[in-house]
Amino acid sequence: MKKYNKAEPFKIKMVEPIRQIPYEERLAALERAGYNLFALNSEEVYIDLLTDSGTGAMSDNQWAGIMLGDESYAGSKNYYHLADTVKDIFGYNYAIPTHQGRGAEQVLFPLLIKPGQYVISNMHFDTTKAHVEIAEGRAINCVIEDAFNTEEYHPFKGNFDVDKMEEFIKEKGKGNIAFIIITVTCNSAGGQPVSMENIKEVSEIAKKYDLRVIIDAARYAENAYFIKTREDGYGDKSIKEIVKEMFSYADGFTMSAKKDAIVNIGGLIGIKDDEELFNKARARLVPLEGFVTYGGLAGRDMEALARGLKEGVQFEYLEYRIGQVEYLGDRLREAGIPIQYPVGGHAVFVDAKKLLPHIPYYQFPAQALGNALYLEAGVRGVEIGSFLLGRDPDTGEQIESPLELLRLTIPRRVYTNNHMDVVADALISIKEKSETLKGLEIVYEPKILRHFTAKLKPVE
Ligand code: P61
Repeated sequence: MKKYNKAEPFKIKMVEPIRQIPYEERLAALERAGYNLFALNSEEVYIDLLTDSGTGAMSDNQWAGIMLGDESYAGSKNYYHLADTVKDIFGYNYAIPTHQGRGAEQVLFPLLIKPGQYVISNMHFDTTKAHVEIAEGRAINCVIEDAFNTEEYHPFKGNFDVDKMEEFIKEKGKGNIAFIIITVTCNSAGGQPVSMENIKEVSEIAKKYDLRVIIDAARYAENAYFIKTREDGYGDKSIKEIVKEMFSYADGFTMSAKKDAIVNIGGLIGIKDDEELFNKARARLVPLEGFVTYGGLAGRDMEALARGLKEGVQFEYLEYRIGQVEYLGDRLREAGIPIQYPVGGHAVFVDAKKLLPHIPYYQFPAQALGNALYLEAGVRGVEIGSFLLGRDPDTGEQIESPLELLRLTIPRRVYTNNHMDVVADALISIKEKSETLKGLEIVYEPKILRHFTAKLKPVE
């Protein structure tokens, strides 16, 4: 029996109708959107794989929690439930709620970064890098080379190249390093996991140089699932035991709770035992996010978050969740469509550079593929490549991204495998006419974060 032949570990109590608008309307919508999928109205999208962030379906237990929101300004009981849950799952003494992941970064990072210092990560996520730079730090990535070899199997493509990292620390001097941040799973490399062995090695090197380790914990439960299913010695451990061990090697975390904690809004800072840092972070929290027992959230949101954290570490849920991503990945691979392999935890990343070798990086092959997929079936993915990367700030030249990927990001508990079949069939049909796809050129772009609002047109 194939492992994905197990059905969803839930039944559906409420539905939200969706509709595939006709081809002519999709064509008109795409033209109006300037060939930029961010500018589509969501009602023009049939299956939305733009992100897994805040798009998950909450359980009846979470919705019941919403009705138990204690909206007291100070001392909400939902805050204490949340803090107890953080202690139980991660083993950390201190929890600080924020409105989402970037809220956590904005509160914590300036406390840890002196101007000019480096922050080392396997790969910084874009908001993480932005907050390092706002605090006048410099973001350095040390992921293993295997991460860029999309078709070659490696069980933990999110791992740090620890030798490269240690060399860098020695070269710059430990005083010039602010902290190390481990992104689990490594979103920018394709939702790829980091092994327990690697987390431990990173933490040992950090200890040797007296550096803090922070975890960017958005997809901590999916990472733990990969450790359980791929790493020797962890098959018999529970997801909760694995999570606790992962976090024992770090000093704190920032988390976008919109992913593995399955809420529509929410974030967290967790601090293991450094009371002084906790107090400093709480002092920044008040002017930036909100009072210490609610941060950026309503009481009801904290309750849904506490409950979501517990649901996110259930093995049966994770097996279904990652099984669905694997199902889509397997269907594409069987049809000869190149993807980041093995698939990561939250998305299938299609290698557009390999699928559309006739479109050069400066005509954005993954964006062209994303547009073709929208026209084919009303499916929205997101480009992770040169279009996202932008221009060199000094020369204004387009930077060439090492990877040109179309991310098909799967929301949690939202779509069935029938939806995945629509996506797979559409991509297979595009592959058959791939030589006819055209690249894109930019007709309008703002200076920063251009990918959200730029307008493009097909190259003649
Ligand atoms: C995503 F187009 N991720 O993958 P916040 N760390 C990590 C993330 O994946 C992450 C955050 C921190 C998103 C949402 C997103 O330009 C974009 O709760 C590993 O979104 O503030 C978010 O957490 C930040 C999509 C973010 C974007 C920025 O789709």
